[in-house]
Amino acid sequence: MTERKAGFATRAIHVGQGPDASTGAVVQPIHLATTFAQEGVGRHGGYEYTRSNNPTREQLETCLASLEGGRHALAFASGLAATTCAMLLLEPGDHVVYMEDAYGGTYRLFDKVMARYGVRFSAVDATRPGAIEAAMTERTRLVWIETPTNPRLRIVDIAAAAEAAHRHGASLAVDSTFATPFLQRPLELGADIVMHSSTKYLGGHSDVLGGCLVTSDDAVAARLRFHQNAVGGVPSPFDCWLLLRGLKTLALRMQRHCDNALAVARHLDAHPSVSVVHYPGLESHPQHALAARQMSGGFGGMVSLELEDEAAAVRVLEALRLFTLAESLGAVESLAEHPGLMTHTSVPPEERRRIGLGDGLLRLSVGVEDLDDLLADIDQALRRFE
Ligand code: P1T
Repeated sequence: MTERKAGFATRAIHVGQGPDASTGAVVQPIHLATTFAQEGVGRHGGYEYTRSNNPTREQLETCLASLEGGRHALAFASGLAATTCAMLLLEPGDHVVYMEDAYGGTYRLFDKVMARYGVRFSAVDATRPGAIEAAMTERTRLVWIETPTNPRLRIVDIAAAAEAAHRHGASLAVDSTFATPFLQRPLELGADIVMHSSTKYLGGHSDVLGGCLVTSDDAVAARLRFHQNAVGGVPSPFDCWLLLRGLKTLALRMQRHCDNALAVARHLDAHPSVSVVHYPGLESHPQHALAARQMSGGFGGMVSLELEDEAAAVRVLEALRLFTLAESLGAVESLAEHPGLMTHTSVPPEERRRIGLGDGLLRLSVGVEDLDDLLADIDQALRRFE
């Protein structure tokens, strides 16, 4: 008889955690030790040096693997450290096809760093059927998508991208930061690797930087694990502990983020000063049906909107009071920013224009505050145009 699998919220609280075996403490201790006593030369109980392995990091990785439905999870010091480790699976001359609308730092890592080591990249609009396959070459080893995308909230069909990648002997990696495993589990849809900036919803409180990779492929996991240790971009035990603490309320927070964001998106959609609202939960979103199919439980807490021009966008951003003007996203407090002037400055202006990242585009990370207060703040900021 197979054991019944516990639900998401239960696993977020219990997997890899539970009371401390030596004291019964309900909250696990933080293992700050950088090194571990060995019973004999080269004989130890699984831990030797914290860069290679650490009990607190292992608890976090066990919990993350369970939430994503993967066999292996690896934690890193930031989302970009995680992405870099995935890139180290490649060799000079290898080719990557990636979704053009991606976090600016991901673009910078591909274009300004990895390209120097002989890895070649092609940006495509992966929302268009056939676009990934059309860009693939003999040397394509990896397809990298983000969905929903940062900042345009476009949706890429994960199952179709996985089929396209696999047909050509490549792997599919999905940056699922905006969705979290509560809303979307790419491995179940055929992806080979899932990546998160855990700085965002997984941590949830704007107080810890982190990243992770999850896979069910044992051979890929072994190569990632080798590079995690060999390159060393690992998180501190304290950061791992903060992330475990954040994960315990992920399900609760995501429900509230989704409810608030949908209401904010509808409100903005009806506002005369707003030209376009991008939110996959709106029926008017071009990939709403796909989002409803591959996500469950909601459409996330990120909303972007377009105003007339850059001056209007800056005026509104500076008029918001409850939404803090800041980069980053995914925490309990609401944030707002201008992608073109803040998070995506490393994407060249002509490329920004090509992918539809306009000067009047604003991005909101809708927090878990009372909805009425968020709507009142948005209204007072937009009132400047009436
Ligand atoms: O910041 P870091 O933890 O290294 O994660 C990078 C990253 C990767 N992927 C996505 C989708 C992201 O949004 C980020 C980080 N993004 C921001 C800081 C931002 O404000 O968009």
